[in-house]
Amino acid sequence: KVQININGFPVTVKPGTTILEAARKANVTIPTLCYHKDLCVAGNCRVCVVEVAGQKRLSAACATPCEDGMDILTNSLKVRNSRKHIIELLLSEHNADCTKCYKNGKCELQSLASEYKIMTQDFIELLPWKNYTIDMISPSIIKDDSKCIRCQRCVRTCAELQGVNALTVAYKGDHMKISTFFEKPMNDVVCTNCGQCVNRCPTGALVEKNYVEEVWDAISDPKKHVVVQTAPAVRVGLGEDLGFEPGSRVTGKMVAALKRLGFDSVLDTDFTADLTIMEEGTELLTRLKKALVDNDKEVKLPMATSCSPGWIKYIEHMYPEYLPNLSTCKSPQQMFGALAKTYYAKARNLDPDKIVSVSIMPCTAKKFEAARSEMHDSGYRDVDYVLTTRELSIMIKQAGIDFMQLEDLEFDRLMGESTGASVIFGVTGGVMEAALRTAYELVTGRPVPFENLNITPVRGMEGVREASVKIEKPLKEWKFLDGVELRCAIAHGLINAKTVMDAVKAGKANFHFLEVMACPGGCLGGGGQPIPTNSEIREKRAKAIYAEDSGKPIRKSHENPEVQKIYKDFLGEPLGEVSHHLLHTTYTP
Ligand code: HC0
Repeated sequence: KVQININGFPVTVKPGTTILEAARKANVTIPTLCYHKDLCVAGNCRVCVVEVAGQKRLSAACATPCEDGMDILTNSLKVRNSRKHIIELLLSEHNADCTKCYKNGKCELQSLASEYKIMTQDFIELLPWKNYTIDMISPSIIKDDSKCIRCQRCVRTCAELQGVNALTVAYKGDHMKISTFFEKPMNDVVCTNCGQCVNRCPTGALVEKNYVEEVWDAISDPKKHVVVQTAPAVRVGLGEDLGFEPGSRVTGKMVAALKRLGFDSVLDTDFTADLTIMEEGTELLTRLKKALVDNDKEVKLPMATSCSPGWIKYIEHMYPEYLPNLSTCKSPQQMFGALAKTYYAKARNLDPDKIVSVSIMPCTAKKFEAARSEMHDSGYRDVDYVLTTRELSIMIKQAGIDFMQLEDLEFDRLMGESTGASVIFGVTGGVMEAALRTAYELVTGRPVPFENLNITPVRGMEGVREASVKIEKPLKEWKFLDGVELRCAIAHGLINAKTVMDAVKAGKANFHFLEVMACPGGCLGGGGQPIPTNSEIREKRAKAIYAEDSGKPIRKSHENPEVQKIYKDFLGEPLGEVSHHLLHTTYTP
């Protein structure tokens, strides 16, 4: 135990605790900028300085471990003046045109400037940002160096959580900047568009490319029929931007808000998540049959999930030889888009040309995915606009909707029905769990042998997880699977995907099925989710997702009545000709 005093009050902490952590434990706020719970300590912004008795220099609270007997002042005159100067220095080289900034009202530097009442300018404004360009080429992310305070949260995010290193530090001293390989646009480097950097940038230097105005235009055009789909993870994140505590489920209010915004039909990505399970489960069983019965050496195992667009971009850049291992299923977002302008248009007697398909996603990479050339199988661009959870909250606020007071409403029908299995797509391990619930039952005629359908071995927040399910007494058609241990692996966060893929590459992994989600925690921790997102908040959102699953009357994808209907009325069968055309694709390096 370590005993310290913070502002004269005794605090006891474990050895190794930093001053910042100790202060938080004692409910004392110390401002931070470069610090982020998910990342290693950098200690480069100095905003968190505190005074330690007996030491001449101030210490960065985030980078200083507590020592027994330390007397710490977090609010002395010296500390306050230093912090003020640090904020002034940051502002002197920051494009502080706040009213025209996308992060206006959500910027951590702006909040600090407001808190410390920076009214004068003691330092010469450097204006280095006058020469900077704004990179707007990516469909997902805008990088504006004039707003950058060089805290390097983005660099650490890209390296530590994602192992991608698309963003690095270039040059030194005054010229130091956050850049890419040869200073190319984000769109032309290995960036996966995951947006984890956007989620952690304290200012407006990295933001999502927003399409709010385009969606308002579509809604207000009487000639357009605007369909919206909402991803599984949005319903456990959206509330945080609208007054709810992390971990609140706001599904019904979200539907009500979307209807008030004026969307013509409010539907659910979860419906196509269920559909994905039908297609992907069948594909896995087909591959297993080819490998185990036909002894087909060409068949690629492990089969990897293909619904996370950041993961797809990562494998395209880093492991292109494994692209054939990806399931050929499009993501639920893109399946939905292709069906909105075909199946839905036909059923509703609508001209697909007049349909505007919008999706609400926890993810910035989904914007890139929707813009891919592969995603036009309906004869149109399948998904027209992708908004993040944050952009939806902006629209709700702009519309003056009192979100907290909204009554819960249900999704519209035809592509609005979903099961518990589809909701858990939003948490790491969820696609695997949903697939196992269905595949096991299709093969054996019995539910998966786990209490309450909860396949706990695939759950959790460990970066890489392995599990296996033994298939016993299968139905006649699947006799070849009798006694087979279906081996599964799960990774979330691309740094963990790298661990798994390196093992696969080295021949050290013999999985049948691999689930990878690009973002830590899965989509609930997506780059488009409310800020802040960190380990604690991800845990709360995960709990909410599992609660949503438990509360659903149907919890297996193959039992979704709308899924059964679409096969009967339109698709025929999983992996059939129509499915093949609309719901599947392949990626080439
Ligand atoms: Fe996801 Fe998805 S689960 S990728 O994380 O599969 O973004 O939430 O919408 O498409 O369903 C994101 C979330 C989705 C898709 C689904 C999948």
